Amino acid sequence: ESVSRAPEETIFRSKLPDIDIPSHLPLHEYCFARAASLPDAPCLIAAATGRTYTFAETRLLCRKAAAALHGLGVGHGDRLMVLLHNSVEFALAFFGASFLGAVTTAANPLCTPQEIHKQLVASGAKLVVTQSAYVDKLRHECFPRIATSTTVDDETLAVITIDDAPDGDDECLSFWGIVEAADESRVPEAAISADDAVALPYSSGTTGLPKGVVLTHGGLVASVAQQVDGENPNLDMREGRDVVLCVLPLFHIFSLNSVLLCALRAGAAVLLMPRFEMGAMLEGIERWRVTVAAVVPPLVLALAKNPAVERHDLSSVRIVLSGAAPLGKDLEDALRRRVPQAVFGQGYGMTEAGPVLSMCPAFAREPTPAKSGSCGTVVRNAQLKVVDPDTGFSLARNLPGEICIRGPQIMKGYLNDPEATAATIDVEGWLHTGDIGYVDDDDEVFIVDRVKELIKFKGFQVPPAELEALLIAHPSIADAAVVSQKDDAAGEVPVAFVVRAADSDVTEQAIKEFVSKQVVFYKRLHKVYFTHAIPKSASGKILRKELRAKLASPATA
Ligand code: 4UV
Repeated sequence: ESVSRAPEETIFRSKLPDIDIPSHLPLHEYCFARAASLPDAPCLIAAATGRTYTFAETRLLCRKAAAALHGLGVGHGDRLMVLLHNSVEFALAFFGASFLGAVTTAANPLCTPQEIHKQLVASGAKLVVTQSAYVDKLRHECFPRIATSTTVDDETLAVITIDDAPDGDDECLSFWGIVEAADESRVPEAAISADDAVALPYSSGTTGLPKGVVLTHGGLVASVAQQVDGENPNLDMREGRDVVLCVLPLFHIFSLNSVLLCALRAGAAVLLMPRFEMGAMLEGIERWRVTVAAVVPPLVLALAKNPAVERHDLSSVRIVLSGAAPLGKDLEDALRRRVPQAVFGQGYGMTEAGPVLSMCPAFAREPTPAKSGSCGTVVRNAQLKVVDPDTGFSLARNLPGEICIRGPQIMKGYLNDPEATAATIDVEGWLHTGDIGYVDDDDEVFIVDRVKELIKFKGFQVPPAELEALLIAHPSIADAAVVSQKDDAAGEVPVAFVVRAADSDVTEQAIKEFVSKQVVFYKRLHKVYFTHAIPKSASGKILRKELRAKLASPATA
């Protein structure tokens, strides 16, 4: 009798040799390891003020921020929320928390009070670092009272503002007030292990509502090392010479990891721009001679199409790294014509994956070419496989299936959610991405589809489950489903299929407004299609494929 055996797994590895990844260093020590030998090199550049902070100044201010937070009662394992645009203060708060073994959960300051409140409660944060313009959001009726006390406790929410508090407001602490007054020698020697959390971004992953993604010191050190460490770094950032553009928001893991953490580790400078504004960005690139630019496809579109680009000197740029959403070949070619001297390529990341799965090999110190449309090759010290979604078996080269990744960089799990964790990381340690792709003959990864629910508007996450929960809470709506629709400018936009409640004549406009009031701009519905029933499987799961097929048919569009 023949015994059937599972076939050998096909596992893809980096072409670059593995490196030694420090497993004993907390993230801040790892990232500032070069600071001692580069004290006077620029580290953070605030584009808004033109002020430059050297590595020595930055490290000192991070330690002062740690001492200040410690003075408020923040300790090992505590969570704090950073509700800021890109700024020096963002970096100081993040590393200040890291020194204490505390955990930063960052959120988009443009989120609505309800969205901020959800993340605040879920993360257990007791302190928020923000700017005065957003303090009102924390005063919304859904929030607990803001603490007047200068300590962090369970009953109150302490608020620290990086600028002057709103007029007549004495309930907020001043960030610079407490940082400048702090004594950096009073940072306690926190015993931090590689397995301790340091960052807690929120992501909906392959299904459902946003969840806290526990990224540890060891995990982020591994991810950064996979990119910029070793004799032949995959993403070559040069000590004391490179200037890395930080225009993508630091509250998203792409910018936090591949820009801020990688640049500091490599000894390169970070040009912090509070938000994307074409003129300011082009001037910043020109003035500070930016060499490495991390971008998303809509920014590539703007750079390729905007006539202002022709009036600026972008000749300093040598690397353009695009990620967070699919990039079309035409767009890539158009950008190449605009910055012909730069190497253009993609990185592929997912918050839960730590985040980087693959990176363009043409960014390496000893580059190898990458094909147009490829997301690069799997990072070092990691394994990637492509599995057949029906059988679960791994597939050979050139065959599309679900991309899975294994390595020291992936998340520890979702915060307080073992079920969702087990549904994403299997017992063998493979993280299932919900992305469909293949690996070609040259080890390059190509993404062709997404099987998870997630919608990406300009690279921002739009979780359909969140919008569906809002919709079905509306008294005139009996059932609803949200799916993505292709869009030239944003890549994808969320649209809803809605079943009206009996006798209701609620309009598309009314539904759109109802949602818009509760969500940040990129989650707004672009279209509402009324229908008689939402197609569902026997187990009650929305059949999104059917809805997407409906969208593609001319009868709907
Ligand atoms: O969880 P998330 O919002 O995470 C990200 C992270 C992106 C990157 C990219 C390059 C880096 O160097 C880095 O540090 C982080 O976007 O969304 C994850 C999903 O976004 C899609 C894919 O569906 C992921 O599962 N996505 C991300 N990068 C790409 C992409 C890409 N290059 N091409 C196509 N889809």
